[in-house]
Amino acid sequence: MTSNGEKKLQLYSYHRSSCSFRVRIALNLKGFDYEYKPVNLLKGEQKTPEFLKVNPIGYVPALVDGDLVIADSFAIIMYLEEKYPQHPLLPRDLAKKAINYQAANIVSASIQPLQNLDVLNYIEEKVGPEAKMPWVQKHIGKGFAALEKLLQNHAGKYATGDDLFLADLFLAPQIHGAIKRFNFDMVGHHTLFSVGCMRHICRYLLSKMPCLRINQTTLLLKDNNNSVV
Ligand SMILES: N[C@@H](CCC(=O)N[C@@H](CS)C(=O)NCC(=O)O)C(=O)O
Repeated sequence: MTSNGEKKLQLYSYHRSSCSFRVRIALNLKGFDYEYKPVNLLKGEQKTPEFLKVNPIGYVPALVDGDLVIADSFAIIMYLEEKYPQHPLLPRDLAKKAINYQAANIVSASIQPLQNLDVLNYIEEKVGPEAKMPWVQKHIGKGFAALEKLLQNHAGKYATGDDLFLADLFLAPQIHGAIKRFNFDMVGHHTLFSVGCMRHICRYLLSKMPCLRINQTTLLLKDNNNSVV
C-alpha cells in the first residue's frame, strides 16, 4: 500500500529486458514506489500459465494498477504519462513530440522485435547459432543509422534537446543492450552514443533520487534495501 492507501503499482519485469527498462526509467522519473515482480526470461517464466494470465503474449513488461493490467511498454508509458503528469515525458512542441514518437517507434518496432529472445532462439534452431549475431547487428545498424539522421539536428544533452523525454527512454536501454549484449560497434553513431547513452539517464535519475545506487555491471538501479527499481 502507498501512504495514501492506494495499492502499489506492480511491474512484471526482467532485468535484462530493454522493454522493461524503458518502463523502469519512466516509473523512476515519475517518482513511484512500486512492487517489482521478476520474470526470468532465460528460465522461460514468461511462458508459465500464471504469467500468461497477466500477459497472454508472454512478454515483459506488464504493469498492474489496481484492477487494470497493461502490457507493452509504449502503452504503459503513455498510461503513466496521462495519469501522472509529474515530470512530463513528452515535450509540448508538436514537432518535437513527433520526433520523440518516431525515435521511440524505430526502437520498439524496427529494432527490438528483431533481437527478441523468441526470434533469436528460432534463428539458432533453424539456421544455426553463428547466424544470430550478424542478424541482430544488421538490424541494429539499420535502425541506428536512421536514428542518427533523425536526431542529429535535434539532439542536445539528451536525444531531442536538453530535457529527457520519451525518445531517451527507448534509446538508452537499446544502446546499452547493443553494446553490452550484442557487441555492436558504435563508431559512426556519434549522436546516439553521446546523447542516448546510459550515463546521462543514470546521472539524471541519481540526482533526482539520491536513495538509488547503480550497479556498474548491470546498470540496474537499486534502492537502499537492495531492491531493483
Ligand atoms: N512491444 C512489446 C515487446 C515486449 C518484448 O518483446 N519483451 C521481451 C523482452 S524486451 C520479452 O519478454 N521476450 C520474451 C521472449 O522472447 O520469450 C513492449 O514494448 O513491451
